[in-house]
Amino acid sequence: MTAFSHYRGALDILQPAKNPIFILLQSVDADALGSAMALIFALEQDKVKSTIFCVSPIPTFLTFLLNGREIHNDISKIELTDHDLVVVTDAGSIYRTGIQLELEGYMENGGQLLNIDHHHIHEPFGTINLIDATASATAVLVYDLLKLGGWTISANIATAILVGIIADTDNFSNAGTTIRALTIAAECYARGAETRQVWRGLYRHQPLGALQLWGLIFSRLQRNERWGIVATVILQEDFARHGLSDEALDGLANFLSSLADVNATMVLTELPDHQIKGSLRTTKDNIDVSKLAAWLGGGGHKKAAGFTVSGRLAHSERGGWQIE
Ligand SMILES: [Mn+2]
Repeated sequence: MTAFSHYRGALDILQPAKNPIFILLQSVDADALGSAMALIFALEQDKVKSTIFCVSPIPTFLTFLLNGREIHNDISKIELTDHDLVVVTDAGSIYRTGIQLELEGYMENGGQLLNIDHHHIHEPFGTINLIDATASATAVLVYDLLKLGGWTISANIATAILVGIIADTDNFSNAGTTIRALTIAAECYARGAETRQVWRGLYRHQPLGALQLWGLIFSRLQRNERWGIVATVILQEDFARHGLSDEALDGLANFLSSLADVNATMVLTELPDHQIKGSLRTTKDNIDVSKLAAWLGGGGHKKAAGFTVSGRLAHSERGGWQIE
């Protein structure tokens, strides 16, 4: 559990903020967005209107969390120094904001950045950091922060928190699930969280083409007997052929954890800019995939981690896939 002083430090810059800006991650997920929106809704109780920025579009299945709030996506039209506080949630690394240079410049000029996260971070990048790698989700930390700060947990805050917890615990099923997360989830239910909206948003949003694409990706699954790792690949041309964006793959990596007798699963995805993103997952207690990810220049959690390398995926002569 994080020291009380870390919560106090976060409240000391959050509570006086008059004009905060929330910087969402480039590939924002349910926990990152839910955590940010819970804070934004809480500040609105004090008549504080936040600016929200994200370099890329919000996945359509998560837009219900915005409750109509506007998102800015052109950094050239934003003056960070106009804001008395920058808040980043669930980032892992400042690079995942897509505007790290702007944020570093803002802090060098004395700007305050509140960084709330549950990733393992060696050097937290904020001026104030509320970090707890034992938390199931960043939303758990946000919930405790809001309670401590005396905000009312309204139905829209409860919905946003619950989305973060359900997504990051994979529906209370993965090893990151804790009593604390379950207790907070129960309190969110009691506070009127829109549970049907949460289920629909997180798990019932895929078009037919997405499941056809999943079928293609599953047909490429291969097992490495030596390492006990099952892997598959996703090519850029797959998206074009099915007329889909990478949003169609949300949940695929978690679904692969239903495989029996594997140490870990790995999904390699070609990105448009000649990069390949690797996503690693394990459900084994004695395996820490963040170590393998770190060895490949990435990072993450013990049970879910990732990395990025340059190249393209091609058929290997032995019938599998290789990075060229
Ligand atoms: Mn998270």
